[in-house]
Amino acid sequence: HEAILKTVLGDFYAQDKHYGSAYLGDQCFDSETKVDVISPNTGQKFVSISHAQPDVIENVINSAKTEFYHWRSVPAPQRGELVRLFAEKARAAKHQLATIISLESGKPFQESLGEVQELIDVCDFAVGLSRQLYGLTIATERPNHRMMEQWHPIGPVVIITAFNFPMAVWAWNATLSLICGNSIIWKPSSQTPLSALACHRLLLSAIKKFGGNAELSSIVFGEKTQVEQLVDHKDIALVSATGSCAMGRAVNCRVAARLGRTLLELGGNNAMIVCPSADLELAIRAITFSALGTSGQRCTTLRRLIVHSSLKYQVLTKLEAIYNTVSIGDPFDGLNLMGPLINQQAIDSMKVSINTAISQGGKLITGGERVSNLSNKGKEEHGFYITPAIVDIDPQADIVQQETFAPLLYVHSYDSLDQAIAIQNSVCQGLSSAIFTKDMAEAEIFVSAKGSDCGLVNVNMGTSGAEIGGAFGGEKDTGGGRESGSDAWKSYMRRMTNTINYGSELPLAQGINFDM
Ligand code: UN1
Repeated sequence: HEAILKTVLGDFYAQDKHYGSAYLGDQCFDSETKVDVISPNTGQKFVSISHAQPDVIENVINSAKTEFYHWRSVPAPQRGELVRLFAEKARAAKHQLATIISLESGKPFQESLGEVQELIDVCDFAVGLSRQLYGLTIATERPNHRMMEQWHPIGPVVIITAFNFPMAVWAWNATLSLICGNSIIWKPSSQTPLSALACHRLLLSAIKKFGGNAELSSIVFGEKTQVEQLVDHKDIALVSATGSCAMGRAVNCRVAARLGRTLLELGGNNAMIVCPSADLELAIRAITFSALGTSGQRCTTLRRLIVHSSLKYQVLTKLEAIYNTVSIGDPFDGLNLMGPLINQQAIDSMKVSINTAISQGGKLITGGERVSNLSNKGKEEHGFYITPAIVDIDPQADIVQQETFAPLLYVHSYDSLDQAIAIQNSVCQGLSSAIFTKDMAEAEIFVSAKGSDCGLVNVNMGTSGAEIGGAFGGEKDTGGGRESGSDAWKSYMRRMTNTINYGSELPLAQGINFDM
């Protein structure tokens, strides 16, 4: 793995395993602080990083602004060419990039490959978009006038990402920002600094080949203080943040105070309804991937299962058998479907949620036990492995309102579809949802205005694993943002309405007479 890091990180590779505090284009900065990054796979120190100092952050923002003034004038299809060059490099480095994701986030290698593919897919999407970015021409009420809209670049974009998708979520934001004409500053999760550095380095080499300026892309490492300085800055045109509802709320309040723009993709508390007519075999497979994939650490992870009461016993029995035998361990071992949780805190909060659920009347069906892991050298390692849990609980219990970022599935039962939809919509988050049914009316009701209140609403498939072509995001406490596909690019641009008079009169709108 060290050889892979060396190749992918190039000049940024640190022999002593200590990385900088900020990477402004190709310049690296360091600071006094030294923070250890613990590997979720082994529980051992992996590397260390520093946190960026205020003057360095100011420098990063100023450079991003200067570079924006240049980049915004490069024609969009040429900006797309930069993203195409980056995708070419990402394709060639797919396995190496996936290795870095699994090393840092503990994601099973298969899923890490999927994440890199998601990054490549969104690049392709962005390249196509770079020849579109359409504005409308609108019928005007005035003779000899034309009214139209144009979309222009907005300025430097700050991209805040989480550990669970350390490359793909950046790619959604970075590729669209770049083709839209904006410079980018990335504040990645402190758990996954090398994933960020690897992507940044590939982008820099694409920029070099393209003949652009390195200042187009920067990385700032840090926590709350660094985030506050970035999001408070008036020159940051857009803050795109992915993470917990608490983080998003804090960021949103600060940006709102300066009337800035945010794009939020926050917590999910995703549910699936299993109806009497459901294909149970398919449903069980969908539940398994949605609830256990990425060890329950996707924002789209299935957290609540709403099963028709006639099926509850059958579904629980099948799930319990799967949960008890699912292979957990080293993410590089292809036989394991689950890797570790990200850190000790994640293990603790899963345990606290299980205990709270039990104290609120829930019944633990299975799971929640720490698993030790034998490394391939036969040495016991203390990664953050835990068995996935199922709790049978009343949907009214307070704990159900909360997203616990772990493989913890709450199961409820229902009798009428109205009741099931009410349960599905009763939480404060609104990201993803699903229904399993062969009854067309039930499926249509679920996707109708009186159905699910989420941003992603699926029929006969799970809640997670969205493809990049659709707009990704959710309602309510999920933050309302839409990223990735469809017309999500509009969030990264400013809309200009132009009205052009090609006549020799000055007719006023609304028929106003103002003759002198
Ligand atoms: C996230 O967990 O923040 O739909 C993103 C999915 C993935 C993206 C998840 N394509 O599960």
